[in-house]
Amino acid sequence: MAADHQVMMLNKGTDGSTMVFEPAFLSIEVGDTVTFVPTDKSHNAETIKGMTPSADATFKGKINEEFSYTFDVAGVYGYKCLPHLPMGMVGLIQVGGDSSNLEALKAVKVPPKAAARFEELYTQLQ
Ligand SMILES: [Cu+2]
Repeated sequence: MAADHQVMMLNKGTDGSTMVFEPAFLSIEVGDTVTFVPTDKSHNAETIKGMTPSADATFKGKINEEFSYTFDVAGVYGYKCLPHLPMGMVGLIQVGGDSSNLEALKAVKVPPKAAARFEELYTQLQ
């Protein structure tokens, strides 16, 4: 049974940090869907180039729109809110317990606040 997970796009997270996806880390199964919910305005969710298991496995939601994506390829996905990437608005999704493309993610340059959040998110990989 494929599951449907929800990620909220928030100006302020429950821990008080600003411009966040919540939860920022998800571990899901192949075939599961994630729905990004525009709880607050001015956010989107889109994969970061080089931070997906394959060049085809990408997604891009529109600003202020609820957006769903079904993950058919195992591996780790790094994604961002385009307007708030410099403020560290990023998230990480692990699919099928696979982290074989992690080194590729770590090689991608992102702004310092985003890099710091990714470092924290990488510690949650299973
Ligand atoms: Cu945002």
